[in-house]
Amino acid sequence: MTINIAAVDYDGLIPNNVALGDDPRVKRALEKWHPGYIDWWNDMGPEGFQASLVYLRTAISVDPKGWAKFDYVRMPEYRWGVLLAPQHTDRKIPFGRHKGEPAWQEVPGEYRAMLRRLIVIQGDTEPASVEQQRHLGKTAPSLYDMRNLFQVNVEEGRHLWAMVYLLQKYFGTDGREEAEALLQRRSGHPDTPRMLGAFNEKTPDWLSFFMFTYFTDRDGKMQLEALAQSGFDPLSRTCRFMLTEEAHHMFVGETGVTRVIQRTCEAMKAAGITDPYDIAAVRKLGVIDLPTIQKKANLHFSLTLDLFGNEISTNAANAFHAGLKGRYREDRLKDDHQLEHDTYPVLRLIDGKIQSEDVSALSALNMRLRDDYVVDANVGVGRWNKVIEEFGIPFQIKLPHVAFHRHIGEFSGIHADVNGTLLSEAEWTQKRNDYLPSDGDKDFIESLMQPQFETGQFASWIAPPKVGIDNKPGDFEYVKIADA
Ligand code: BYC
Repeated sequence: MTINIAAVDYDGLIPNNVALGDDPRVKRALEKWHPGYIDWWNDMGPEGFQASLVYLRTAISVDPKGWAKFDYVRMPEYRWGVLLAPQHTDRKIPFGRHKGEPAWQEVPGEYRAMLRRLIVIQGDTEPASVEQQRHLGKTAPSLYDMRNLFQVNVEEGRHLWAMVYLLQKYFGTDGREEAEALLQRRSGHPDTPRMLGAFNEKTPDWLSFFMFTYFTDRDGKMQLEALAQSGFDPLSRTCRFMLTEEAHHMFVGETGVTRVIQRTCEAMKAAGITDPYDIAAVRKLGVIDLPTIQKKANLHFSLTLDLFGNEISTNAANAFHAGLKGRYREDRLKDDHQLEHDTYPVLRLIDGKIQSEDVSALSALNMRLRDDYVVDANVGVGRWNKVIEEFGIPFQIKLPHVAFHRHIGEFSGIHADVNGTLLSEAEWTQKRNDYLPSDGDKDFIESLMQPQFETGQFASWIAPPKVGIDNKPGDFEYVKIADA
């Protein structure tokens, strides 16, 4: 297989490895879109820190061995580029009815609308998360965490560029209009909201940020993995490189929650508290009690499950059949990659009970991706529990049942508890605060969100990381704060 690694052109306004210099139409279109993007970043990007110098990594290559460089950058001057993973010159469409045909280098006319919709939905989530997190810098528990937040934010910005490039290059006038609209919608706006539910929710505090980057960015990983399999080669290559960056976002989430748990356990041990449910005593120590961490996990996990769409979906079947969106790691699966005669078990609400039913595998692709997600999400939860176990505290974080607190799909019309037991409306109202953060929980967490901007210092409720970013020492000044 020939692999063609295109060099990155770093000299122009838009760093790229797609030979923009030889493509004046697309170059002009992107240069026209650029000022609107910068306006959006200045209006909706991190609030209060746009003039600060942040120790950021910037993608300068797509070579897995050395693709990033670290340096101080003011965020509006970040080099957002268009970078695609290397092209495999003899790549074939890996699944669906066109399986085995050469991968498409241009948009297949019959699938144009479907492909555009997938790209627009993916694109819409990227700026949405920046909007949701824009106020968090002000309450950062350390400069290390603040830097990680901004790293995630600038890379979500680059992921928007990645999708906008595809729209501008391959979808003509309607692509241009969609690219504009991506800058117009706003997370949580009553009239022009972002497209998917979880991206219109608030990220009110840092525990939510860590849960979001653990759970919701992991949906990003699954969806990008599915799109990286696409028969439309430019989409596949774009997503493959985005996944390289995405790994850090989930690292921020997983280690963030680990550090919160670690600090809580340390404080409990030092104070001689053994009962994790003695919430008032734990909170007096200035740390977040484990039951509240569990509630936050319940909230973010359930909101994220909604992002997989309906369990049974003709859209998903059509996208697979057409060769546009595959399964998680399609290339490692051993079957016919067409699924026309296969079935897949789906959890459904049948006769008022949650039961498994075999349905056509093509219709069940959202469910299958969601199942793969749940397995993946459970791995880090196991690592969180190891920390609790090391302190000998009798508590385990558990992912709630998939029917819990759902707004999309089979279980959106019912209420269930975290074990999947169906509840009446009255029971749900009564028990809701046992499972999800109550106003009191939110107020308590908010009371802890005091900024800690001293170099090498951390807020009371979170442990320092084990190692610094880019192997920097503990007292490294990750952000040089300047007046905005
Ligand atoms: N909210 O047939 P269905 C990320 C709509 S995260 C609102 O089940 P489908 C990131 C649906 O649009 C990954 N509406 O839908 C993470 C459809 O409407 P139409 C983002 C919803 O297409 C952190 C109707 O209901 N990428 O990257 O099978 C930070 C019927 O539904 C929702 C993608 O999602 C919802 N939750 O599945 C930054 C990849 N769910 O068309 C970034 C691209 C469904 O009938 N998207 N609806 O009017 C897709 O693959 C699919 O569109 C979905 C939905 C998985 C989202």
